[in-house]
Amino acid sequence: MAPPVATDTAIIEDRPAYSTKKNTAFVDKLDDVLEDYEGNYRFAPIEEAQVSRAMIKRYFNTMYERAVSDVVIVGAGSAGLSCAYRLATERPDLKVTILEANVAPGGGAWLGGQLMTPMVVRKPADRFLRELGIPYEDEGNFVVVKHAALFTSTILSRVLALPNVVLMNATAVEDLIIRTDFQGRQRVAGVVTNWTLVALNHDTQSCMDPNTITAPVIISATGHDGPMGAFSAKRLVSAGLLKELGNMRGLDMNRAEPAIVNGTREVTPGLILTGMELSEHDGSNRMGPTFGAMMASGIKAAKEAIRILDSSQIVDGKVVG
Ligand code: 48N
Repeated sequence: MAPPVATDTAIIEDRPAYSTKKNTAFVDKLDDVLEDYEGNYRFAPIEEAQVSRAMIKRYFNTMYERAVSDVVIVGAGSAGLSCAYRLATERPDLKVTILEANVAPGGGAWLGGQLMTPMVVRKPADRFLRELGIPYEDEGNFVVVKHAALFTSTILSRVLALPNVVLMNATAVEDLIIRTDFQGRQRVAGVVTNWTLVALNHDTQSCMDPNTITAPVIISATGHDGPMGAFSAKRLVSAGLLKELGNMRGLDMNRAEPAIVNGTREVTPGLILTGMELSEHDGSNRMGPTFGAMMASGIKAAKEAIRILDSSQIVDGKVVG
């Protein structure tokens, strides 16, 4: 939104003189607050600095506290959110940090297919909808949620309500932290982050260095398209940890969905891939506008993360044994 332009003085003079009657909209006592819809709605008084400090304190305390997380989930689409929900509810002790490049989380799950609103979910993934309390129409072998946004808004609200989950949207992962671990293996040990608008503008400014978040487990759910789709899979190739991308194959619903769910795994030490990013890594088929595999893959990624964490010795967010 462009900043307000300087207004011509004549226009100001045209304005009606400010009412001489005490503008009762301004109160200086909290108990003068009034919810009134007859022209006398009165808010509690506030100073602009109070608003700034309320945001700054909370956001930057969160950044400080989550500089070392237990699990980082990259991408808040249907797979990433399903993973976050299962992980954070099954293990409320874990600090789960979600990083989403878009201002609006939700990925490709706000609509069904070709901008149509209904969302198709093949059984048995309908069980997850029941767990979330999302109504649907049962068509026998699949169910239909009347609007994809009903799924996405519901899971988003449930995930954000969890005390151990932090979502940083408009924040891009622009690299991976990769280092040699206690066994001499190359391990993904965190992510390199920046404001998305900065990450997309490195060619327009000189060096705008990033920030970092370290964690023993990174779950990448960056999808297969969009400006940063399949980000981690592509980074594994350029970092020499993956020979080449498998490249997503043509649409085949019956092959694609089980392949994505069953293929969800730790693809390199410390990094789990889930959702459609996996189709680019493995070269599995795409399934088109059916979302059950995203939910089930996210759930499987959560189980994989718990398996890794419970079978590792972790000190200060690092796997040491
Ligand atoms: O919804 P997506 O794109 O990814 P998934 O895997 O959660 O769900 C995929 C699903 O929507 C489909 O593609 C359906 C089933 N169609 C299949 C088909 O055959 O066409 O969400 C990925 C999210 C997005 O919100 C991105 O903005 C975000 O990940 N993202 C990132 N966030 C932070 N840093 C990054 N580098 C990054 N890259 C992507």
